[in-house]
Amino acid sequence: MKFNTKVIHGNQNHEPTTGAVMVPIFQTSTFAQSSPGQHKGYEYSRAANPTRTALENAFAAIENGTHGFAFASGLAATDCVLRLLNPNDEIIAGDDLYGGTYRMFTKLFSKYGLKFTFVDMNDPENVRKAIRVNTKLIWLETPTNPLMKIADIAAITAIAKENNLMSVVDNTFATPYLQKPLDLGADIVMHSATKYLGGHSDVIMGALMVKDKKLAEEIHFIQFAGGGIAGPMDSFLALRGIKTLAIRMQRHCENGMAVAKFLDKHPKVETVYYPGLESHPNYKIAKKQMKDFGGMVSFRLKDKSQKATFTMLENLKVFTLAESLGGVESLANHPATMTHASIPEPERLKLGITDSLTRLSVGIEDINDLISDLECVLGML
Ligand code: P1T
Repeated sequence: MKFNTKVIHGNQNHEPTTGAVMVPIFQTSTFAQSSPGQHKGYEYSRAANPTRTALENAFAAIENGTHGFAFASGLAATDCVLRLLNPNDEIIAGDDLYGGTYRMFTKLFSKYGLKFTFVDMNDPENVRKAIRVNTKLIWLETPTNPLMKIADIAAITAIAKENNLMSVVDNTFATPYLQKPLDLGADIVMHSATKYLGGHSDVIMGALMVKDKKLAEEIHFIQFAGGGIAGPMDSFLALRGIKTLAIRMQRHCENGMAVAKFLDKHPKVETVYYPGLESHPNYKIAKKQMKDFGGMVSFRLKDKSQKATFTMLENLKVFTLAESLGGVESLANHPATMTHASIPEPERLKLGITDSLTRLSVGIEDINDLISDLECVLGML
């Protein structure tokens, strides 16, 4: 089955009792048993719920996995992955990550004895060099949030395999429309399904996808015992969103490229971070591992003052100034004070998350309206 078909039909069946084409919202916490232990496959909705099952099957299908898991948020999915580890285990992660992931690593899990090393994954050899006796897991985000760095998934997961380490790819920005990390060698794919998978800015959700039965059993146990599950209504919304993932992504990519090219030529703009521009330092690897380049574009103004960037952000009309990304509507974000404010300032500045950096989630509106909006606010500077 091709991807455009898979997002609609992958692992999906009509609802068996009524033939409903779309799975109903099974808004129930529990299921009747005819005798203790005698039931129709469902006991209690923390363990499993039919709406969530349909979504989890779709998650598995779109990432070419065997099992999918739906969580209450992207961070709840990340929390589940970290609970696969034990105190004193070490994790190697990319140095440019969503701020909340960084906060979970450094502020929550380091308290329980997990140790994190952050490396620049532009060069896979940096990962090899960081491996120590207790290293157990490699955490990759690509493209990264917000600087749009690209890590070579095949090369890094190969290093993980050579050293018996588990590898996890946060595929939130790319989605399986652009790249399929399990096919490239990853053990686990993680998503903030809040973003492109849901696609309509109306649900907070996380996803994990795997292709190994034993790992799936461990994750299911943590999901059930830890309790960070997605509810039936949110599962329904995410499943509905996935049906249009391919067609949405196609437009996100077209609009993303057009916005990146427009900004790249604009005299007020210093740098554009978009992996589809040939000037991007990781363009070659992006072209090799991604089908297209997505809808996320970051850029830096020549005017380094916070005032210039804020003037631009405050006056946008079609773009909304808001956290999050991946919905049909275009959003603008100021990473330094919004999504990445939890990263200590010296770290942030070292990475380049400065006051002059803006991140755009380019939506699927008419491209002329998006460009006019940007042209107008840049003209005010
Ligand atoms: O917000 P939540 O669904 O818990 O997902 C966390 C998360 C994980 N990974 C990546 C790459 C992310 O971008 C996010 C959430 N990011 C934002 C809210 C944001 O605006 O960047």
